Amino acid sequence: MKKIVVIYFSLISAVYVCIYVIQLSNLHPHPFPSIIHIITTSDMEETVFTPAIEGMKKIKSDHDEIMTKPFLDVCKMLLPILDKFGAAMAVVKSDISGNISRLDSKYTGNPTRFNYLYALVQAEVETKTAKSSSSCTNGLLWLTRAMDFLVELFRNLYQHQDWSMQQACNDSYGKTLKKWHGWIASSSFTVAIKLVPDKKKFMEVIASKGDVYADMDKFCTSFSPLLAQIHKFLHSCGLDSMKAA
Ligand SMILES: *[C@@H]1O[C@H](CO)[C@@H](O)[C@H](O)[C@H]1NC(C)=O
Ligand SMILES: CC(=O)N[C@H]1CO[C@H](CO)[C@@H](O)[C@@H]1O
Repeated sequence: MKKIVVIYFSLISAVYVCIYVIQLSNLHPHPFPSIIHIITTSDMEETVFTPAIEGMKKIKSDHDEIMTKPFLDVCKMLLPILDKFGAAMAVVKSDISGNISRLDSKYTGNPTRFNYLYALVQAEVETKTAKSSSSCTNGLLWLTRAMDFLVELFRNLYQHQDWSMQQACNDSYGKTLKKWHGWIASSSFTVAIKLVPDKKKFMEVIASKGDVYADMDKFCTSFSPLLAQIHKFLHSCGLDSMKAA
């Protein structure tokens, strides 16, 4: 009898602990996933950049062409990192996801035809639809620009470790997206940047046993030549200079 009572109470308290943990992790989405992340990845010395660094090795075909799916996958892998910037990057994140989805659904419609990234653009050049704001070309252009911004931001974070987060964001914005944005987009970005988390807190959230700064460097070094290659291709089609409102 006593045993049953003990089991009964331990079960009840276990349920309470579970409910408590679930509530906590809902209220504070950040601490729990990051703790779980650290626990599950510590043995392999991974960082938040590891999946993207690994994914990048699969982007180029044997003939040095960029393949659609692995490229989009790497872009997707950056979204969880963007989440750590909170509200400051909410718009950037939703633009990036929107651009990825547009390219993804075109690719999924015909994976053989669109195996290579540039095939998406070439198809629209042939039908003269590339310049439309709803084109995949336009999606790729903005996606590449957003990736330029992120690469510059991560580069600033490891090259200028004394800079504040706001400084790092503002500088990378000035070097990349700003020239393509109109007054409205530019002003809302300036407002959003003020919401960036404190640099130290951000680094703590993405911390792991692996060397985050070294992985940022690795990521930027491998990814930026790919972005440059995409710009060069779009430029050769006369499609690298579309501006936003
Ligand atoms: C952001 O960078 C621009 C140059 O792109 C500079 O003029 C401006 O003062 C900077 N703002 C802040 C808050 O650092
Ligand atoms: C479909 C979609 O969400 N496209 C977005 C791509 O990114 C640009 C700018 O970053 C947005 O203006 C588009 O709405």
